[in-house]
Amino acid sequence: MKKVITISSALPTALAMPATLLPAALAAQAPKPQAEKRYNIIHIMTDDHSYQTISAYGGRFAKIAPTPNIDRLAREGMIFMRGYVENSISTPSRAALITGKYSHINGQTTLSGGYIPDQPCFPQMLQAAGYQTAVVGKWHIKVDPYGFDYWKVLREQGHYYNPQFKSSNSGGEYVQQVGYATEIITSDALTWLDGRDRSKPFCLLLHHKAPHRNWMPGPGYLNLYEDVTMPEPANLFDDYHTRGSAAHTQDMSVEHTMTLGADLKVAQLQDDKNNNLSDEFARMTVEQRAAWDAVYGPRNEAFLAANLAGRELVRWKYQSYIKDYLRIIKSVDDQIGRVLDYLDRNGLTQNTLVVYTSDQGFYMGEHGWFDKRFMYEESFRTPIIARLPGVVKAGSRCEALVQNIDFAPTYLDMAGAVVPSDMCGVSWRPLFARAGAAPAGWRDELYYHYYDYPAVHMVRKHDGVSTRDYKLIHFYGPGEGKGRDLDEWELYDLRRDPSEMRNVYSDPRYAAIVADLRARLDAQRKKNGVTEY
Ligand code: SGN
Ligand code: CA
Repeated sequence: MKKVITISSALPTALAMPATLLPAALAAQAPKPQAEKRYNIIHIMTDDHSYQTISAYGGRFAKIAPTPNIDRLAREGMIFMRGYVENSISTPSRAALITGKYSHINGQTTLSGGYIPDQPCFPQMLQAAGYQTAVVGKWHIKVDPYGFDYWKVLREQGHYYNPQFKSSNSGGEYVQQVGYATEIITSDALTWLDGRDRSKPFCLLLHHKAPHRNWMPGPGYLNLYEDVTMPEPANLFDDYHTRGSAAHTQDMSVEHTMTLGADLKVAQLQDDKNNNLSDEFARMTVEQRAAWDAVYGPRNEAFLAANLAGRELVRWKYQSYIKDYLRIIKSVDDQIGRVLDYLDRNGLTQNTLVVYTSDQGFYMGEHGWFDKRFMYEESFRTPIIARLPGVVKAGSRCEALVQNIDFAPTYLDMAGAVVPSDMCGVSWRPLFARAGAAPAGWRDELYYHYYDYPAVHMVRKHDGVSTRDYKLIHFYGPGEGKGRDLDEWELYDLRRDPSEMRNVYSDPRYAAIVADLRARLDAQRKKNGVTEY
């Protein structure tokens, strides 16, 4: 299925159509949905969850640290093997989710801002189509949630321990709640489901803070995997020798960027610059702190006594990082189990589309990194699993290229509502019934654009196109303080080099591929009205 992009998709929607008119106009246009088409929708989205740490995707942690509840969704539904974001960072990803549009169209190109207020979003459209809507957990967009009957969201990035929430009922105030974020958010979502208006279908966005930096596991998970040595990626010590400057100048390495204090919880080694470990400790109850110290105290003493340096220190940092991350994932998986049990117990499993995803991918030490942002596979790609018995083929793998701009059109389509023609994404309904390769006419390339430089982690601006087999990336823009523009190209052969270790842009054997992908990139920029590159 190919989508015809109208001229208005190149314009900020606020200019293309007065937003205030949209819900009513849409309500009037919406066909009366047939009862069987008004599926409930639960969109579960974690923050920074890598596909490498979901056992349904396989990978090096699948046996050591399995995720049985997420895997259950895959077993009973469809796992997308080629799911991607259009800009690998939180607020842009969230804006793309609710608007169905690329960052440059919805305005949220960087982490800190730009979102065009009051522009149409899919929850509003679902409300107009008779749905009850809610968002619980991380929101992060710089405007209060709109289009929701109920919302309860974390302050900014939120905290793991005893976080603060603002809600549609709190009169604009943030209120602190005792407990662990993943559990509180799940409980709150289930409470809303229990009290909902049962005469209407619902759409719930359940958005976790976990497993975002600084990776603080919850009580009950602190000791998990303690005696296990986690496998390393083959490219933990990548030297980037075939690449341009961007990979060399990033600031997101396990070796140099990850701190022993805040990130790896060696309390004795906190410094003033990275003091958010003390901030986290200050939030804890006496009991939470005691449980924490009982585990991390002896662990830290052993680390300090070992006096590690060089590669041994990097290896210790990697182990410590991955174990905390996987502890957090285990509790996410348990909480997803609670949601699936709730659906079973309340007769909702059969008519609820459940989607599990993350706001982007994440590096688990591949290329020596943590964080995201790059168009390289581990951050560009995001986990996506969908279940709707009888509609989404059970136990299937989908190889079609899909992207986070598709969530909004998919949900509107599954609700029997109108999909506005200026949304950039397309509905996955044609994919749901079949496994394997994409149906004829499905998109055969994806456009990606990262804008946030200079900023934390110092990843250079870049855009690019990716087909099933090749990826072309263009790094651009002025350097910080040096006034020198970057204009560098990279090409990866994803079939021969899935870990993207060899940039083959200048290899004459790839000249025809380069020419084809450059033409595709030009066409994407033009079609989507991209002006910055
Ligand atoms: C914080 C993190 C960064 C992270 C950004 C964006 N630093 O600034 O490591 O890249 O958020 O993350 S921290 O020390 O404050 O945790 S995102 O998920 O919101 O895009
Ligand atoms: Ca994120």
